[in-house]
Amino acid sequence: MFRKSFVAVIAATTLALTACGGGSDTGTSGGSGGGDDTITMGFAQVGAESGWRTANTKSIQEAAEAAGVDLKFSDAQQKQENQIKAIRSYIQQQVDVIAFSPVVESGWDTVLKEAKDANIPVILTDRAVDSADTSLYKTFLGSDFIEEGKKAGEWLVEDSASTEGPVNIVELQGTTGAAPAIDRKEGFEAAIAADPDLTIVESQTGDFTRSGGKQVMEAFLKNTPDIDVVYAHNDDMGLGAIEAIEAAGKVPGKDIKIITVDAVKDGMTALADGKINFIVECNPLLGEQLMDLAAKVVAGEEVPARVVTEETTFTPEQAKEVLASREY
Ligand code: GYE
Repeated sequence: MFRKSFVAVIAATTLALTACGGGSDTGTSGGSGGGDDTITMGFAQVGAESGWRTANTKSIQEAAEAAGVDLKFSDAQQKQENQIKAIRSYIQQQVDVIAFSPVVESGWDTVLKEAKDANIPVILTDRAVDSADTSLYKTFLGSDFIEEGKKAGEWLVEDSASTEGPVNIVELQGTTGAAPAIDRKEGFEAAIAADPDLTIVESQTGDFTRSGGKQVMEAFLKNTPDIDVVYAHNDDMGLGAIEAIEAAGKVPGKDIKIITVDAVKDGMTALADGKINFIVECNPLLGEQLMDLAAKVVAGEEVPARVVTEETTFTPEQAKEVLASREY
């Protein structure tokens, strides 16, 4: 049964609403003009690199409309400098709240400080920043990527239990420096450490794109004769790898097993077809929660410091069952 994933609200730490005057300046700086209650949100999106991202963007735009939020949306084309520019322009426009999905983890302190000084609350969605000063943002809504990597690795440990000898894994990493790339690697490595036969023999970034995954996989196939498993940090790179594997005359899912993360429709279709062997879900439908959190922070209410999305995993059989009702 397909269950619309729900979000577990975890109050990891109590958010101290001491900074930014509690963000309770509602109505004084609305970009849509003085006096009305409409919330204006500036959202700096990563880009349009994957099926996941497309679904995420749609969810945010639809939820904003449903909540009556005036959304200013920008696409950074996977470049941090574009996101910083977008955030600065939202500060200049005096939006009520800024939300963004940081393309990489590092290098945000200056611009976040600018938002804080302008008294504009910031919400992180999907990806984390590594800023030591957590008062620079109000909350972080998104998945636990380490957990996702662990689920991928645990499946492989179990799947390989019956086979003898070394298992050569190649890894297609997400965007270098991005939270999901760092954490999905870390979680996977921790899980496969349980079986000394499992080794990552090659690991490179495919930038979360299908073409990136294909290109890197082509190089892997040329350089490494015995590849048993591909671990791709997202479906799109896994789908690119499938193209490269087929072009090399091998059978994806059989000659080379494939594990991915996301569970978007194209990935789930390949899983149901047996070309991918296992997918760890990462839910992109964050829009509704984001609008709820935005309304709260703009009203100066307390919100949990961390909101974690609850997710599952899929085998080919499970993919067949849920495919027809998959929303994205
Ligand atoms: O897994 C990938 C996308 O940040 C969780 O970004 C997101 C990742 C997602 O490009 O497909």
